[in-house]
Amino acid sequence: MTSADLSIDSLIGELTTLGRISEAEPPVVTRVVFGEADRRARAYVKGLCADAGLTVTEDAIGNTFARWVGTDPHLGPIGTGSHIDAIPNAGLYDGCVGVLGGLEAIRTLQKLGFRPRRSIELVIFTAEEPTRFGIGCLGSRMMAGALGAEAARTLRDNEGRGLEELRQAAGFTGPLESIPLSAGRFAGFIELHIEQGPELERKGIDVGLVTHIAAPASVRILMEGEGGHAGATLMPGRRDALAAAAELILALENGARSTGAIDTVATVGVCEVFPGAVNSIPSRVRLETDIRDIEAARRDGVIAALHGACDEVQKRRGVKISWELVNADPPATCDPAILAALEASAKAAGRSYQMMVSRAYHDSLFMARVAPVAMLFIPCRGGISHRPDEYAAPEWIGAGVHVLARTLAHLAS
Ligand code: HGY
Ligand code: MN
Ligand code: MN
Repeated sequence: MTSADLSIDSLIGELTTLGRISEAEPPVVTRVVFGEADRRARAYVKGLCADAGLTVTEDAIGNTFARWVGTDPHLGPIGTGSHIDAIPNAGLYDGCVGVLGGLEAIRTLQKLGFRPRRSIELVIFTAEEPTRFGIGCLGSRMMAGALGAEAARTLRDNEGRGLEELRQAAGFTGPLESIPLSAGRFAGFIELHIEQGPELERKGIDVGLVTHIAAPASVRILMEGEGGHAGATLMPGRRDALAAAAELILALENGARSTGAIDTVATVGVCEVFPGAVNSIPSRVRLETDIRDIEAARRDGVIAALHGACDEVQKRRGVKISWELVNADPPATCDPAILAALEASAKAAGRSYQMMVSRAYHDSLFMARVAPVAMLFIPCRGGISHRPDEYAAPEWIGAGVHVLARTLAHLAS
């Protein structure tokens, strides 16, 4: 197989078409799980899978499986895939390169007359992004049994709509208890993804072989102070919820910067202020924080320091502070045999490569709990992601699909 066997132009066309299925005006991609754009995007991708002759099934939360049945269908398949949901104000490539690139790898193998012994299965995970329910990797988390049906039923979005209502309205009505994968369901899983960092492009390396996936955590903090007239309420005695939040935002930033490790990162991506009027003292503020590190213990130290800061600010400012640890997941270590297969494919394909860690989390973080897993990164321009100017050049995507196709063929033989 050479890169000439790949149909990268048509793949770019599919990525562009998928990118236009958005809640926002192109080139901005916003596609929140169970929304109208998500449903249209699912239908589009399932149509492409059906056109490739794959057998398409969905589980009770919309994780989608498109199987190329192998000559020995009783063997555990080799999986590949990623997600197609997108956070607000995102780009074309996050997740979608892994789904449509995985499909292109399958179509290329089909075109070359390859017959897999193990089935090869493309997976489109539901809700990799935390946008709707505040927790990332919802679909793969449930597949791995890391989130049970009861806990999932308690999930609500910002409008108070529950998971049950939304998934059933989107046509997913099966029992949530049926989602966890049985042992050996996949003999291996590889996720192709943009790096979402600058390293590969800066070094001019074709692909990254991911050895570890960072450990993500998310904490929801609610501050309740006392509202009032911005002009008539004097400063002494104020219980301003946003001023309290500001102290915690800086405490979190300081906590991440002072671990001494470059791998510790922390972000407050959501800050909701009530009532949100310029001349009214904020009485209620909700913060959503994202805290990561490739070492879980170091990350947990930052979370503990933030918790301590909450206690101190609550006492000193008289603002009630409620704390909810949404998730604190362990990091994942990728499988040496899958990595070795990727390395051999990169060499055979004449592609430069390096081993690296993933600072972003991915569905592979949870697939690694139920199957041997590795990730395959391609460069993205300037390391930019989660922005409309996210970009991966066709030759970068081609290199990733080329190495992926070779590896799938090797593992499925
Ligand atoms: O946030 C992440 O790491 C992923 O892109 N959802
Ligand atoms: Mn993302
Ligand atoms: Mn992603």
